[in-house]
Amino acid sequence: MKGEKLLIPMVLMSVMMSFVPIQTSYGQHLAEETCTVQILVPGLKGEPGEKGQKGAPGRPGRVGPPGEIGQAGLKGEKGIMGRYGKVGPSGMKGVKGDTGDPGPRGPNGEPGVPCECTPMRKMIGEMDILVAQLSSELKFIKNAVAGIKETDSKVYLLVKEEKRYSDAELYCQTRGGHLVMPKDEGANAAIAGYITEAGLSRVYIGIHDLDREGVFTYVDRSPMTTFSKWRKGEPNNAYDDEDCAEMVASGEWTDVACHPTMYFICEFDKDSV
Ligand SMILES: [Ca+2]
Ligand SMILES: [Ca+2]
Repeated sequence: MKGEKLLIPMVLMSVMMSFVPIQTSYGQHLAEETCTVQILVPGLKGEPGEKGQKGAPGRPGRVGPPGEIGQAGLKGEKGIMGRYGKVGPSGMKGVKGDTGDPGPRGPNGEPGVPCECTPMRKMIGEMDILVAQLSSELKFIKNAVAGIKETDSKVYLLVKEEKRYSDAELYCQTRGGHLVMPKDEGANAAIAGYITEAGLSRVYIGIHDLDREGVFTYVDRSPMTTFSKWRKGEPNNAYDDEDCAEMVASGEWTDVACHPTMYFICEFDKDSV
């Protein structure tokens, strides 16, 4: 291309030199060969021109294809701590822990007042006696409530504690009465019924001949007058040792020894109950 651009001006110059006298030395050479067929031969390569001025900027090129994915960057430095979050819900109750070790021993207390033991012991002894009496009374009341028997003028109590005759009478006296003293058929029948209902066969009654052998009296020392209920053949003072009396379930009486223990019946006047 560069060669072609140089060729065109050279041809034009050749034509012009054919008709115009050339003053230059180069032109004189050409003028001497006027009217000859000119053979256009490329001249010698000219010297390089001066560098041209910088051209105007070109138009922006087309948008290129997307670039390849770049390599992963290096890990950044740790950021500062964020704000605290909200309080979460309460957790479930934990399992009970083991018992801790015993604590250290505490300081000694102040000395106490010396005990007046003798009066205390005496008081305790008296209280024991009271408790025993109350227990006895309570037992009596329980018996009374459980099965008391009464007629128009008497209250009978069957005591289910086996005692000797004298102890049985003492028991009844302590409570304001005596061993039962049947003084008529009605009373005797009531007492007999009491024994039968209790499922017993015999009880002590308040009749004896302790003061004078063969002469029976009631335990309150009142004499036996018109009424008696001895079983046939009784009293017989068997073995010369029968000074007390019992009633059997049929209501009949028998003289017996005083030392065996058995149940008994107390009687109380209604006026004194
Ligand atoms: Ca006798
Ligand atoms: Ca007898």
